[in-house]
Order: sequence, then structure tokens, then C-alpha cells
Amino acid sequence: MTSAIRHDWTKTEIQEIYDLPLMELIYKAATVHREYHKADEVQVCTLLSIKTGGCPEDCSYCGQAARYHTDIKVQALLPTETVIAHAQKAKETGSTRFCMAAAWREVRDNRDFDRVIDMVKGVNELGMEVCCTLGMLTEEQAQRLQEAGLYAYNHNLDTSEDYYKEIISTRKFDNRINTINNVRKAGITVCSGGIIGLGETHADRMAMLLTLATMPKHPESVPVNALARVKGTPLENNPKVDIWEMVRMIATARIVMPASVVRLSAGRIEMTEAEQAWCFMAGANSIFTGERQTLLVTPNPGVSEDMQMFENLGLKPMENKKTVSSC
Ligand code: SAM
Ligand code: DTB
Ligand code: SF4
Repeated sequence: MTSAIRHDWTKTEIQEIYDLPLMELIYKAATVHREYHKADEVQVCTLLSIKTGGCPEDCSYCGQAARYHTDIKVQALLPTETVIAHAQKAKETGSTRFCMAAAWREVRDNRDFDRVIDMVKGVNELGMEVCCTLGMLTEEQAQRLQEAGLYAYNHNLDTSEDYYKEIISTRKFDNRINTINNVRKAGITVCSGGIIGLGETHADRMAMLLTLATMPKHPESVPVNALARVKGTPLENNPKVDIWEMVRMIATARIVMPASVVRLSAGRIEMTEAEQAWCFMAGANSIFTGERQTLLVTPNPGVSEDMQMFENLGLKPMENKKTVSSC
């Protein structure tokens, strides 16, 4: 019997799943994974930082916040042709999704936004799933992006509502929810997840999953990031995320949002191939990879390394989805 897609999860239920004996949890997640997905397929996404650093926000994990003294090189919005060339290359190396990230607090209605609109049109014409992560959006801006062909918008909750203010002071959890709602209203698919390793409790993790899993429609993609510890940020000395915590988080997300694509996002560079295999077994079915071997400003495995890993694990890149699933 196929597990139902539920939107009425309780915090206790989610906690009980997270706390299952590890092998039991992985088995359950792997079972749900097979009900909703082809378990040997992994979505391959390429992430490009189209505007880097100098961000006015104070997200304490982020190397791109202007107020922290990090080694990041500030880079103004890249030319459209450069971005399209990167997308073309990403397509050639097997990516089906191209995600453009900007270190902005919010989108402003200016020439830079007009340029991003052109980039979205250009990448869409390549036949790829186009994704953006540009900070806060109004309903009208979301609409413009949709009309340009945007397929997905990434806007993470990052952590629980309670812990949010310990991590970011320059905006509120509610601002995040608002943007996600604006993206939904515009008919763009939602990509939203969070980070573990910020110093949050297990209860905070459950609260974040609860918010996602009780949305009227689950996010189509749920990125699970392990904190990438960036020198110069307030969280640079946090302990490395334990692999089994990552596996538990992925497995729980898989079980409570069965039809969603769960992305093993930041943190892969610090994992062995065997550790990543556990994440795929626990239900992760998407990764960021690429020629540049960086996420935004931190290292990531390269595409050839990842393709070798796929071969070793019997995995293959997922076909382009480009249809909005009804979860
Ligand atoms: N500025 C926009 C925003 O904050 O929504 C878009 C880019 S921002 C870098 C996108 C997401 O990357 C963040 O919400 C966060 O979840 C993730 N992220 C940023 N820095 C990270 C880090 N050091 N480790 C793990 N995830 C990180
Ligand atoms: C997401 O959830 N993870 C990506 C993407 N969405 C934009 C970003 C990860 C950033 C990791 C640290 C860095 O390189 O800045
Ligand atoms: Fe700016 Fe986004 Fe980094 Fe926060 S996470 S400092 S909003 S780039």
C-alpha cells in the first residue's frame, strides 16, 4: 500500500520518526522513496552564484554577508551571456536544473532584475528547469519570473521559527513564509528546506520539518544542507555535522514529504562516498554538482567525481521533470 501524502503531521509524530532506531528509519524512508520515485535516479542540478557577496543581511552562517570578514571576493551581477554559457555547459555535462543565486536581501524592481528576467528566459530556452534564489519577492515579482519561464524558486526556512532570531536578525521567519506564498500564488514550484549544524536542538529541526510538511502543498524540492563552516562568520567554529544526523534529517523529510525531491545540498565535500550512499539510501534524490566545484563560495565535488560515484552506486541522472507534481 502506498503511503498517503499528509498535511496534518504533528510534531510528536515527526519526532517519533526522527528517533526511530537508525536502521529502521532508513528502511522506512527507503520504502517510501520507492513508492514515489525511481530509487536509482538522482536529479543533477548546477548552482551558479550570479551575484556574490556584499549582502546586507546578517545570516550568521553565510560567507556572503557584508558585515563578516570572510575571504569571499565580491562580484557584481554577471553578464547574461556568461550565465547562459554556464547553463549550456551544465546541460552538456548532464544537469537538468540550473539554479541562479544572488546575494540579495530582496529583489528590487531595477535593471538588475530585468537582467535576471533575461537570464531566466535564456536558460529556459535551453530546455532546462530554471531555478532562482534571489531573496524576498513580492507577488508581482514572482509573477514576472513565472512569465519569463521560471520553474522553481529556492527560499529556505533555514531553521525553526523559534531559533530563527538567533541566526538572523535582519528579517523574520514570517518574511520567509510570505515569499514562499508569493511564489506559490504565481504558479512557480517551491524549493524550500534548511540547514542543520547551526546549534539548533532536535526540537528545532522537527519544528522546521513540521512547517514544511504541513504546508497546503509540500515544497516540490526540499534541500537539506549541512552547515558549510565559513571562516569569518559567527558559526565558523561550530562542530562538523554528524553524518547520522544528516541521514536522520533526510530520512524524516523523505517520510513526511514522500513525493518531494529531497536534495543532499551543502556538506557533501566533507562526506565520503559511503556516507553519501547512506543519504541516497535514506531518500535523498538530488544533488548540486558542476564543473566549477563550488556551491556558492564553498567547495563541492566536481561533476566527474560525482559521475564516478553514480557508477559505483548504480545511480543515474534523473530526466528533466518540468511538470508540476501534485503533492
Ligand atoms: N540571498 C538569498 C537568500 O538568502 O534567500 C539567496 C541565496 S542564499 C545563499 C540560499 C540559501 O543557502 C540560504 O537560505 C541557506 O539555506 C543556504 N546557505 C547559505 N550559506 C550556507 C552555509 N554556509 N551552509 C549551508 N547552507 C548555506
Ligand atoms: C540551498 O539550499 N543550498 C544552496 C542553494 N540552496 C542556494 C546553497 C548552499 C550554500 C553553501 C555555502 C556556500 O557555498 O555559500
Ligand atoms: Fe544574504 Fe542570502 Fe547570505 Fe543571508 S543567506 S547573508 S540573505 S546571501
